[in-house]
Amino acid sequence: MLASSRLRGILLLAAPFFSLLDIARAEYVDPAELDACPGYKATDVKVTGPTLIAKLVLAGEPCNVFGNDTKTLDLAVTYETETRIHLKITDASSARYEVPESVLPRPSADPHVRLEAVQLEFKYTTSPFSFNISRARSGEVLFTTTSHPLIFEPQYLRLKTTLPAAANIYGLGEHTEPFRLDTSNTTRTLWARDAYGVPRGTNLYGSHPVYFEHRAGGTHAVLLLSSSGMDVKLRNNETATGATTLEYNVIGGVLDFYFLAGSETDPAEAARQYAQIAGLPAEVPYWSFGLHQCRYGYQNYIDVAGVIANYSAASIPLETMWTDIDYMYERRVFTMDPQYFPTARMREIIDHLHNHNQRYVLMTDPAVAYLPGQDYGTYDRGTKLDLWLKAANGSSSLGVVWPGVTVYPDWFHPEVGQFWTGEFESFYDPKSGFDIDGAWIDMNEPASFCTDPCDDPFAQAAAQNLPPPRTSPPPNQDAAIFSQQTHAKRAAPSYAGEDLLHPPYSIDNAAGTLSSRTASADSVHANGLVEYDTHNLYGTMMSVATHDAMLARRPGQRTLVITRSTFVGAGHKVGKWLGDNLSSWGHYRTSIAGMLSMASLFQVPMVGSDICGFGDNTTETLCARWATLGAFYPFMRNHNSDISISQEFYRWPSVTLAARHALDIRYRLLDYFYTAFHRASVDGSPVLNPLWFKYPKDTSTYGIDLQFFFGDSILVSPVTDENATSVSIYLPKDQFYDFETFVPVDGKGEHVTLSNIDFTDIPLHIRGGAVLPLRAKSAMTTTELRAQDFQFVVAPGGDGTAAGMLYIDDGVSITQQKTTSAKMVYAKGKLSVSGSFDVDAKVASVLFLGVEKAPTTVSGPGYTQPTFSYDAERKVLSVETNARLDGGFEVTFS
Ligand SMILES: *[C@@H]1O[C@H](CO)[C@@H](O)[C@H](O)[C@H]1NC(C)=O
Ligand SMILES: *[C@@H]1O[C@H](CO)[C@@H](O)[C@H](O)[C@H]1NC(C)=O
Ligand SMILES: *[C@@H]1O[C@H](CO)[C@@H](O)[C@H](O)[C@H]1NC(C)=O
Ligand SMILES: *[C@@H]1O[C@H](CO)[C@@H](O)[C@H](O)[C@H]1NC(C)=O
Ligand SMILES: *[C@@H]1O[C@H](CO)[C@@H](O)[C@H](O)[C@H]1NC(C)=O
Ligand SMILES: *[C@@H]1O[C@H](CO)[C@@H](O)[C@H](O)[C@H]1NC(C)=O
Ligand SMILES: *[C@@H]1O[C@H](CO)[C@@H](O)[C@H](O)[C@H]1NC(C)=O
Ligand SMILES: *[C@@H]1O[C@H](CO)[C@@H](O)[C@H](O)[C@H]1NC(C)=O
Ligand SMILES: CC(=O)N[C@H]1CO[C@H](CO)[C@@H](O)[C@@H]1O
Repeated sequence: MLASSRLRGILLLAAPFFSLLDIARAEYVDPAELDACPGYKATDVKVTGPTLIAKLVLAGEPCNVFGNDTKTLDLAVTYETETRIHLKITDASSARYEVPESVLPRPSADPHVRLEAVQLEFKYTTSPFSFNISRARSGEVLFTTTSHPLIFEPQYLRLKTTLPAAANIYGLGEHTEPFRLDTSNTTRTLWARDAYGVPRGTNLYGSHPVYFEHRAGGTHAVLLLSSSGMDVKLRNNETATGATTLEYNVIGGVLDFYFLAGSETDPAEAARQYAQIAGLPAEVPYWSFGLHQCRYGYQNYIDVAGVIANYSAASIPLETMWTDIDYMYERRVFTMDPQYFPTARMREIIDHLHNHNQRYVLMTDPAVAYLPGQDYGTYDRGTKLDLWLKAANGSSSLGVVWPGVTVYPDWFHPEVGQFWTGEFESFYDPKSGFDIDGAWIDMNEPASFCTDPCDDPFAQAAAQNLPPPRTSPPPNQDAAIFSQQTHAKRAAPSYAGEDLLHPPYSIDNAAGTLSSRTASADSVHANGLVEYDTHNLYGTMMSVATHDAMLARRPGQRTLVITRSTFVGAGHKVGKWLGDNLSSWGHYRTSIAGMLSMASLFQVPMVGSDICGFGDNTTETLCARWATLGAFYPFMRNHNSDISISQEFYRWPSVTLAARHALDIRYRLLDYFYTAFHRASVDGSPVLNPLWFKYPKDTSTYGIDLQFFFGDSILVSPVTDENATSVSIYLPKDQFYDFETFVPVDGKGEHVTLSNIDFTDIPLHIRGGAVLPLRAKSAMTTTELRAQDFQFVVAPGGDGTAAGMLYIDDGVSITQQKTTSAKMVYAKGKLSVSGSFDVDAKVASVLFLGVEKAPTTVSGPGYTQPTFSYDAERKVLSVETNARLDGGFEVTFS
């Protein structure tokens, strides 16, 4: 469904209409003034099966805060499944913009939903209209608009709920706030923005208008499916009781809410239910969990080859080499600089990587250099197809990006997919071009360096010296490589009374006006939609086009595409990195919360921050610690800026050791994590878990965002202070085991201080109750890793039992011919491994942790007397099994 019939491209032709509200109002409006608005009265209520529809009629004198109140609205509420209510409020008299189904297909409703079994309830009052969403079983109110009248104006929609005091709210990203949002005074603005330095308190690259709320009675989630600019305000100072309020202030579209019941006991259930809307995460190739090295500022092909050789010389397993825009000729996408990155030499490098089971990734930006009549193929082909986003007057919408003045592909154009795939197929042609293994897409908010008003992009590009000349001399073409191993206003066109450039309610966009440093908000897409409405979709639409282009290059194979800007649903196709952070301890710390939001809430699990930091200069101690933390990001990439010092892991001895050590652990855990990722792709279970997901009754965990679970069972507790060698960590009341020594650790529900943590170490604990399928040995590439035997580690919980899973496939095909799914169950001295086994593998040994005394008898597969040893100090029983996984096996001891 292309829900919008608000075809502004056509309205262009109408005579200009001047809005009554010439001056944008300040963002702050007294809540009492909004609460004095008349609200609506529900009439013509009809209930048919699981659906209620009604008309909402303005209930008094219009308050016209940011435009005229819409007189009549349509309300539709549907119990779509037993755990999901869909509530939509639209203008009854004219269709308005909605997120197109082509961008986010809506989940279907269960036709057999049993109303007697629904977990959420919708209740309403007629006049003024307000509604509650409550838990059906307990009656607990989760969302209530009581006392806060709905306001619905063409460019201002306001809906407000009251929440408990000190509510635990997570989400509403992308942001660098704490993982649990401060409810006293947080405004989350959603308007995708190129946000260098990821400043706190501002809108960043992605827009995910969903929040999770956790209470003693359960965890639920609320999605406002809207791509419009908005401010979501959390306050707790408006009532005497200190109740929290959450207020949506949206500048367009409709109110399209999904309320998800989540669960009363398992917080991860809310994430799984959210995946029914956002889509399940895409499986990525096994190799993409290896180490990635990148930087902006590799000057030429010799630098690139040197980094690859130096990683190898330092015995740090480099899986994938990346190159930023440096490779381009004059920074134009789909070109290679013939002097600095000559094709023949670059192909040699890529062949070298492939011959060593390593990979290569190049950056592609959306903006295409505006070079009419200059034989720039990409520009000419796109122009022929009339493919560029249009300015309000019908000419190409011009921006300023790396190559200077640019045009932007219009991802709504019917031929854009064919165009983009064609560019990828020819430039990245394995036979004559660059046979990349993954794609990296950036600047897709979309970013522009043009300050609003962008009336003269040519002057602005010239003032910024774009593209800059190269400063280094060209390299020797035949060098030996791999020898060894401002916010001004402009006259605004108005469409049907709406001001797309300066709407009466101005969201708190840190870049200034809506059009500042991005495509102008009045730019028009091929289907008539305008950037004002679709801006937040640009990065995700580019992501899908790039995913499809990569798939066309290697049909049947999973893709790795890493994007900067995301919207609801992006994780179904691509992964993301958390943008241009800085080399600071603060950013090292906030990377955890940023990653948890993406992986645990938003269903974008292939995520990571730039390790050692992007901007500014790192230090040895920061980079060493960050190498160890980064080993527990799903997407592990070291990347920095062209004006920072080099920070490859081999640059300092301590960082080399830290990286080797952390990668050794990561790689041994890789099948454990790959199994978690596979499960996520099947049912949406998060691959990373905040502590409260596992200990939902333990209030001490709710605010923790410097520790997290990698998968379900590895508790990661990095040292977080500058140059410190100790850290105070929280251990919930549970059985844990130190990951390095396997010694049992009793969690007491208290903070404990760990000391003498070397810069090459990171504290890790196994959560009791797990059987971990480790690889017995790490390796220099994931290809070699996949050939290693397994070592199962049995870590019983407080009840003496443990369980685990192991999933193996070929690591790259979308449709698998042969897979192994093993289930490991342990109780009372007996480990049983069962399942289906089409990929064989060997389990060299099994370690049983927390074994109180030496066993007298041990029996294993194919042995009457298997070799075993018992370490009384560490309480570890180690059994050499040499078992084929095929067919399952048992190991018992007593
Ligand atoms: C909704 O919840 C509020 C707050 O708990 C309560 O005062 C109000 O009566 C409820 N309204 C309906 C329609 O249940
Ligand atoms: C609320 O936050 C805003 C923006 O960060 C800040 O300017 C203001 O001072 C804060 N108000 C209070 C009462 O803390
Ligand atoms: C609540 O906090 C906001 C943001 O700081 C402030 O502007 C407002 O005046 C406060 N309201 C009350 C009732 O104190
Ligand atoms: C690689 O290591 C060599 C020897 O230490 C050094 O001279 C060179 O600068 C390094 N190159 C890169 C790109 O890291
Ligand atoms: C169309 O609008 C753009 C930006 O608003 C302006 O720079 C350009 O000159 C206009 N083109 C024409 C043909 O009027
Ligand atoms: C707003 O309402 C006023 C009357 O209340 C009317 O004169 C005006 O045309 C309306 N404006 C728009 C943009 O509909
Ligand atoms: C980073 O280090 C380089 C080289 O020492 C220096 O030129 C630059 O100013 C430093 N950058 C910052 C932000 O300190
Ligand atoms: C941390 O160590 C670095 C050296 O790696 C040093 O430059 C810095 O001053 C130290 N910071 C503090 C706070 O001691
Ligand atoms: C999360 C965080 O610390 N962000 C900081 C990043 O750097 C900018 C300056 O470039 C600060 O303003 C932010 O607060």
